[in-house]
Amino acid sequence: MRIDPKFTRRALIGGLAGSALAGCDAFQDSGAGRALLFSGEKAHQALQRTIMDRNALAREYAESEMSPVFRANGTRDPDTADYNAMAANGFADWVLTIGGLVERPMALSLAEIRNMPARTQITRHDCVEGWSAIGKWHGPPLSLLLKAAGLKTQARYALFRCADLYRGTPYYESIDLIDAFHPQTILAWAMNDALLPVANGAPLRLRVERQLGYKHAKYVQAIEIVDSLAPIGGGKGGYWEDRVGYDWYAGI
Ligand SMILES: Nc1nc2c(c(=O)[nH]1)N[C@H]1C(S)=C(S)[C@@H](COP(=O)(O)O)O[C@H]1N2
Ligand SMILES: [Mo]
Repeated sequence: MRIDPKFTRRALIGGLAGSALAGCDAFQDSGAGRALLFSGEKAHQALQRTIMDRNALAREYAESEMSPVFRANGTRDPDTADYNAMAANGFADWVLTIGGLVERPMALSLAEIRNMPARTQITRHDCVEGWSAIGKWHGPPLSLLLKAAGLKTQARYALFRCADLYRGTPYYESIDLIDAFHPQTILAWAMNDALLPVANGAPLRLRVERQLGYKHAKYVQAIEIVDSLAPIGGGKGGYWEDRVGYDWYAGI
């Protein structure tokens, strides 16, 4: 359904390089030819930067552009005994663990996470099912947590384990370290200027703004740093990837 970004990139860059060479033949050795070739090369570089820059920011919106209602999708309430008990207590006992290939495994309370420096961003969420919504998110950059834990050299992916079972199977997701350290990748604990509602992933959910909706894990309980996704779940790196073959890389 989606076009492989690598393929698009190659096709576009190949096309441009081709036209620059055609220009070279037509204006051989003339100043115009060199200028054309040079401008083609510049365009090529600019295009390459736009398409390949995984650190580029997702668009951010104004308050006036926020959706009046941010709908919920997938699990709207984990509704397990553990989760209900923690929700009843305002998630005072919620613990986020960070483990796997890290120097300093951590267990953080929600209070500690809420005391960390946070980023606020108004972004558009795009679900593969064909709806979008613009919402405001607030929480610490994932990079801060990962730097505190210290990644070992074999680290390649950040895996998110969620508190819900969706249709009986634990929801999980994973991203690579480029997305994990992207400046807009945050662990949000607030949405639209209020504490994150249960329907949208309370008390903590991932925002990974350059990716489609299913990558934004809700109800995050554990972050595991791993070197391979193969041994986890169905081996494809996420709930929907395992279940129906959605792309693991869902970059937008
Ligand atoms: N734990 C968990 N995370 C999840 C899901 C889910 O069912 N469980 N659904 C995903 C999908 S498909 C989307 S579009 C978004 C929906 O986020 P929202 O409920 O805040 O709209 O969460 C994603 N993260
Ligand atoms: Mo989705």
